[in-house]
Amino acid sequence: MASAAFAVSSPAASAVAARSKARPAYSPPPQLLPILPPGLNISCVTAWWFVDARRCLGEEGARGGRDAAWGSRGRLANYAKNFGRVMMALAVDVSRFEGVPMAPPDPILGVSEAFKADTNDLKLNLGVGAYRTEELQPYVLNVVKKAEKLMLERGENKEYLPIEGLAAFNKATAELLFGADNPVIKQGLVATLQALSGTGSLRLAAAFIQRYFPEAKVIISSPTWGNHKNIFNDARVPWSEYRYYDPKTVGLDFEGMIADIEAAPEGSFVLLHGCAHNPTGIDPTPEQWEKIADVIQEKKHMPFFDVAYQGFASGSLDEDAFSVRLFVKRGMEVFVAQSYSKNLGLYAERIGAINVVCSAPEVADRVKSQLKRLARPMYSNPPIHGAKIVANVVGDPTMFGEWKQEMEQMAGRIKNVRQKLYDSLSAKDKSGKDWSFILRQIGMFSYTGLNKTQSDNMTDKWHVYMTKDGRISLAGLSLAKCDYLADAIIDSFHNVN
Ligand code: PGU
Repeated sequence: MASAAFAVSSPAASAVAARSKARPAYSPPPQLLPILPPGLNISCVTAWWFVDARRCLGEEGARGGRDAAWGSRGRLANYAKNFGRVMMALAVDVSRFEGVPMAPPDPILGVSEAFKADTNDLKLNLGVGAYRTEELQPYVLNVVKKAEKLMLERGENKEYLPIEGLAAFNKATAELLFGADNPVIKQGLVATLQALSGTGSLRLAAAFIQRYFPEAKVIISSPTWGNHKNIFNDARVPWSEYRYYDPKTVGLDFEGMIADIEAAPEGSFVLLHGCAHNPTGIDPTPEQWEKIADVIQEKKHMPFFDVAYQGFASGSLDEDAFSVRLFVKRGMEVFVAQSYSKNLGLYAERIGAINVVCSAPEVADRVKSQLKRLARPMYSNPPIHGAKIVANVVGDPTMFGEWKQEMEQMAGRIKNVRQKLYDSLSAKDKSGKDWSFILRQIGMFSYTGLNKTQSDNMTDKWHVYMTKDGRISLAGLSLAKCDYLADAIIDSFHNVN
């Protein structure tokens, strides 16, 4: 490793190379190489450098006389400069980061990286929850293009936004979530901050919990979106799981869920998926939501909704906000993280919001002031582009209508592939296995029940990329690929344990 310092292509290295034409070649004495291992032996390199520098100068001196060797101060200065540069290269090369281990690939986003590296034509990326067209291409909504064109024509500027984000966006996003006529909006009970999409909104709320509820813990569904645990871990907020998925019924373990929420310490934060639960695609019924709200209210817990799929589950923005609005209607204080990655296809714009419904306007003001205080040293203020798109689309009745239509189309395409996949599986699988759970699941995903080894088989043998918990993103599937996918699932399910 240390020898790499002599191979660096830096000004120092080329200067040394140029001079080496006139003088003996610069390379570390071979007897030193074995004692310059990755552990770094700077003092040895230092010693060698001085000895070698003196040797070369001395040789030159012998050739050209005392003046040539020592009379040239510039030469000595050059040595010093090169020495400094090489030492810097050494320091970079060898290891202030020796204690930093390689992180494992991300269980979701890492799947896309593996997919890109696969050269097989049959490959299919069902890992990340990102909508694709029937041709399996990324999709930019027409209404987004229209809004962007308008923004370009208006020549809007790139000044900083306030810490809380774009006012027009914050208004639009709260109205979309709670309904424009909701009394909590009219009475100023909602603290809304534009944040860095769903993830950033959750992270900001987690920081708020850590600072103002240091005794509280968060309870999250088992299973849940893979990043939830990372978010609370990094924010130093303790969490535990409540039962949610029942593999026997491939449905909701409602009794388990209620019992675990009941058993959590009073005042816990209960993380709930507003709609289209990720990864299971199983949501409580409206009656079950009522019961969940009862228990949360009784135990003085704080409901904390993650709404990443509003409009994407049913195709209707209002229907998908049912659960959140039910809690708000009961007069409860509620946290809601929102994302526009999926429903407006703004994945890379990082646009979303954290909303906190409070019991009085004065409380909302205080909460908002503290959220801003947390955001300021984290990222200062949020990006403008996505916020303007959302504000323009939601704020313009024509574009708003067009968005709803496109969202219905996207949700509709996913429903079609869901049906086709079920049909293919039922027709091809002669074992009598009931695949109808796929039709009961909603949203972007299907939770197939395939275990890790079976999921590995899907990828290794069939080039179907998916998360190791058996989740497939139907948003990345086309009707044309359903038969192929059914073959892969049947093989993995029946032939791999
Ligand atoms: N909450 C849930 C439940 C999600 O599924 C996702 C995205 C987010 C929040 C955060 O999305 P933002 O893009 O930050 O708004 N889950 C996708 C996307 C990939 C990922 O893991 O970030 C997924 O495939 O599960």
